[in-house]
Amino acid sequence: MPAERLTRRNAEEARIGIVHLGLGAFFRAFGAPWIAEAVRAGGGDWDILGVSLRSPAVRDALKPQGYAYTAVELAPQGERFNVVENVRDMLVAPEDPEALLAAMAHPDVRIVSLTITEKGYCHNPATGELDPKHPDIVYDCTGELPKSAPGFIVRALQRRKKAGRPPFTVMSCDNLPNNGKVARGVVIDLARLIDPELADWIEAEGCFPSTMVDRIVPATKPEDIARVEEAVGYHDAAPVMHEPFRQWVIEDEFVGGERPDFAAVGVQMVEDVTPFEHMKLRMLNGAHSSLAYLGYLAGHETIADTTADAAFAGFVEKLWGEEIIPALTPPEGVDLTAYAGMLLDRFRNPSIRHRTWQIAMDGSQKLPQRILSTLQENLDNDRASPRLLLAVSAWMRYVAGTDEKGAAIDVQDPLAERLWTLTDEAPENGDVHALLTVREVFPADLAARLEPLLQPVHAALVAKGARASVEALG
Ligand code: CS2
Repeated sequence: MPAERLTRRNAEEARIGIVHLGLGAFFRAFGAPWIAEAVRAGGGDWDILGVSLRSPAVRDALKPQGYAYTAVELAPQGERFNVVENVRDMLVAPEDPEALLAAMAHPDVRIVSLTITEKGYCHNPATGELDPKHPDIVYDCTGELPKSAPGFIVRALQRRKKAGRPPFTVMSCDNLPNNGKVARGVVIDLARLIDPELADWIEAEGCFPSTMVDRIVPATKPEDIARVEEAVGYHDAAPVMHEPFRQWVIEDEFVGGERPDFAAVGVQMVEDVTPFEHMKLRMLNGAHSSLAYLGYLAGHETIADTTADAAFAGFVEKLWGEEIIPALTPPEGVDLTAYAGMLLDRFRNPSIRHRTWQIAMDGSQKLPQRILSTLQENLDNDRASPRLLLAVSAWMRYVAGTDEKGAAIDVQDPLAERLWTLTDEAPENGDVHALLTVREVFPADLAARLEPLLQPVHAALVAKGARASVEALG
């Protein structure tokens, strides 16, 4: 008998209060279900309009099932299935930019939230500022129908100002340091290029809370779809997979105080998210990226496989204890050593098949906040960072595009071609000097300090291979 189809069951629907740009697996497994809980606890019209900025794939999969989907919690002791029903509709921005602008300008919408990944901000990752030469930004300065996320936000705010409506709050949920400040910066800078009065209005009236978001959400695989269907008895074309853990810390700064009752359901509402953000980006994401490059080169497919290898487990524990924790100021009441222990347990969860290749994506956008910021602080304080240096070197080896067995690596990165061209002279070695000239990743002064330290580390990595290099530091 064919499985029943998943359809929306929710009879009482709220109005759309949130437009979410970049509705991918992460927000569907994290923000949407948590917002649904907040509405169950505290009420309010906070249904979600999801937006894809590029591909129609998620919309096409979800539309026939009324945008309802299954979120699968993967605990080591078993799976739990939760149907999420607060995504009411979806738009694919390039298909109908006018409809999206109209939706964002609607008076019911009070929050525009973002998971557009690091590169979606069209900024320079090393400085956090808008890149005015980015092709989408150049395009968005000329016409009224934009392409980029900052472009949609600015043009929608322009319509709201004209209609005498308050701005919406822009809530970034991306893994960037000061994500609210980065969002604010790119939006105001772009608005200034388009209409300086609009920029002043956004500066005075807008709210851009920074947030820290945390839940491991591996990409859904075809076998997951089949397994979910077997377990629940209906076909869901786009379930999402996630670990049990979640943490959301938000600066409580919303236009008119308008937001779901986050605090009622365990979201931490704070004045300053910085210590949480540093802890998470440097400890979780910094370790993730380090394990992704080194683990991939050593032939490990997932983070769970990588940390099941004792050499890597020892390596990552020392990476936290000796190199990352000494450079952090913990959030009040948080024990960073205990946090590291919890991270290792999360990484080891065998039910999570989080591919090293997936985490290795977009390294040029991730390295500065995940690894280089800690390296910089250690250099300033004369603390050695052999493991962080090895991680940078592994990234260099990885973006050169050939693995340790001579097979091609499918490098996904907005700078992939340039990085590859830079290392083209010596495809197996990468080229420390050439890659250190990429200013979006390495500011000039940091590059100069890193070069003499990285050269020998890189030569040893190429000579010995990733696993032996990790073992020597484990
Ligand atoms: C990962 C993150 O893909 C990546 O780069 O490091 O998606 C990570 O799983 C999340 O930030 C966990 O909260």
